[in-house]
Amino acid sequence: MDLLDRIRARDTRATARALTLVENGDEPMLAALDAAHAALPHPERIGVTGPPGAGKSTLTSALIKHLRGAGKRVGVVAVDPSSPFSGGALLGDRLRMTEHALDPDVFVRSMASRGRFGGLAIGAHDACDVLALAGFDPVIVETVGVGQSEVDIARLADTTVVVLTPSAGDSVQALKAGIMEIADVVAINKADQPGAARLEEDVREALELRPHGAGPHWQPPVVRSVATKGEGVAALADAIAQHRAFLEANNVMSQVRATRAKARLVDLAGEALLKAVSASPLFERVSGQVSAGTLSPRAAVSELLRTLGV
Ligand SMILES: Nc1nc2c(ncn2[C@@H]2O[C@H](COP(=O)(O)OP(=O)(O)O)[C@@H](O)[C@H]2O)c(=O)[nH]1
Ligand SMILES: [Mg+2]
Repeated sequence: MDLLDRIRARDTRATARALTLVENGDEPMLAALDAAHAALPHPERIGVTGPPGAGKSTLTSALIKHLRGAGKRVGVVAVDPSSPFSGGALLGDRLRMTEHALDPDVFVRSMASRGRFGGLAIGAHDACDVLALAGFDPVIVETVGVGQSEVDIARLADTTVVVLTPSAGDSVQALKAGIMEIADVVAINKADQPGAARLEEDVREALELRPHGAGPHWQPPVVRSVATKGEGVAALADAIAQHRAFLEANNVMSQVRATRAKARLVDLAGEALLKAVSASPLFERVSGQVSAGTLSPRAAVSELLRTLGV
């Protein structure tokens, strides 16, 4: 039986193996996934993002527990683009979710975004597909909301949960980072700490200022939680389900998927082009000239593209 069949048969070791292959950009594995593309299941995808230490992993673990109670099989991909080398946060993600380690209906995979040209989105997307094939639904993607990654996660997920905490500076920081723009649901975690009410007020205000686009309007719910005690988790699950219902009722789901597929095409095209360009023998020469200052970077790119026939 080939690897994909074993994954479909919910063989945990096969799933783990496939995720490793995907993470390493293994060509035969990716080709097998591509061949299965049209028949891939589309589980609900939930993104969980926010600053480091906000309690994303703890909240995810509590959410898993809640969803397991509802009979769901839950897959998790935890990506940490902020510390590709230390592995510290990845270990933290796993530690937070150990209570589910022996449950065959929960699969948690931590990955760093190192090693692939396109960063977070490309590898995480493939990992989601593997978990989809293994019958996990929903698939939760946890990422640290730093820089580009929050935009990436908004593309990966049907519903994006932004996790904030009352600790100093979070509110201002979140607004600045544009995290509010991608939130479908906001969780104010660590609501057991002072300042939760104030933060909730700030967040609601910021959400009201969001520009309304054309089409049906979704007003993101704000939920207070204490992840360590499981408080507010049912309300969070409810808010996520409401957003899901909104997407389905307004026919937005197919649009979300189409936008995602297009964004993925752009990501992969960028990755392939970058690979091709940097593998070209001309690359070495022009990069020498660029370093020496005798050729402008833009002129170098034009020359490379001409050589590649693009
Ligand atoms: N007081 C309090 N601590 C929390 C809460 N949720 C998480 N924590 C703690 O915050 C720390 C960071 O949690 P973690 O889930 O690893 O955060 P992440 O980096 O966002 O994934 C851990 O020590 C958690 O026990 C909460 O609701 N209240
Ligand atoms: Mg974490």
